Amino acid sequence: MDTQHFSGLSRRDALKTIGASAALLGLGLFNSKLVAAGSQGSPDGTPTYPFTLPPLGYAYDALEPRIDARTMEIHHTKHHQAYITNANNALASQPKLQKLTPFEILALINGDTIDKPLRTTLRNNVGGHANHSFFWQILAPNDEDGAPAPTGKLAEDIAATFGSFDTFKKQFADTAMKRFGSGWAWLVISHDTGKLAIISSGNQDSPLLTGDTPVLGLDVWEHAYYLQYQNRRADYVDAFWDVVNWPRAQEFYAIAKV
Ligand code: MN3
Repeated sequence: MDTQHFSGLSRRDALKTIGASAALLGLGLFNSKLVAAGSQGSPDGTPTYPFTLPPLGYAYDALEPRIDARTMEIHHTKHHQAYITNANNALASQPKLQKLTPFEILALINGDTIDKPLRTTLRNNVGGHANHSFFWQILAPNDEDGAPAPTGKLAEDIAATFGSFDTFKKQFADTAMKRFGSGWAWLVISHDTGKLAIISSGNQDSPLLTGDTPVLGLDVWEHAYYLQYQNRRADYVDAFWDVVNWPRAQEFYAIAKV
C-alpha cells in the first residue's frame, strides 16, 4: 500500500488500518488503549498536525541542580522543536496522516501503509516529538530530598516484577548505561507479557514501534546531559531519580492498564 492509497482513506479507515497493523504486529490491548488515550491528546503531548511545542509545565531552571536550565531550554526549544519542524514538513503533503496523533502515526511505522523514505522521516521525527512530549511530563521539580517513590498499583507491580524499587532502579540505570550511542531507557508494559519490563531503544524509536506501552522514559542522548555532565552519563541517570514525576507515571500506567 503506498502513501497515495493511504491518502484516499478516511480517518475512520485509517484507524481501522491501525487496528489491522496492530493485530499484525501482535500489539496487545494495552497498546490500543494508549493509542486511544493519545487521540485525546494525552501522553504524546499534542494532538494532530501541525504539531506545536508543548509547554514543559515548569520553568527551565526548575530541575536544578539535577538538570541545568540551559540544557532544558536548548533541549526543549531547539532539539524538540527541530523534531516538530521536520515532522510538520514531512506531513505537509499528507492530508490523511495530518489527521492522526503522534501515537497513531507511530503505530503505522512497522506496517507497509506509509512508504519509505517518509516512514523513516516520521519514525525519527514524530518519534522524537512523541518521546520528548512524554519525557517532559514525567519530569518534575522536587525538593532537595528528591522525588518520592511511586505509590499504589505501579509501586506494587514494580516490587512484584523486579523484587524491590531499588532493584528496579539499578536495572533501569544499567539499561540506560548500556544503550550505546543515542537513545532512551524505558519502563514499559511489555506487549509480550502484559507486565512491566525495562527496555532501551535507539535513536528516537518509540516503545510503540514494538508494541510496548511507555510508563517512564529517560533520554540518554548526549544533548540531554552533556552541558552539565559531559561524559558522566551515570551521574545524569542518578540525578534523574530525583526529578521523576511518579504521579504522572502512575497516571500513564493507569491509562494503559484500565
Ligand atoms: Mn532529547
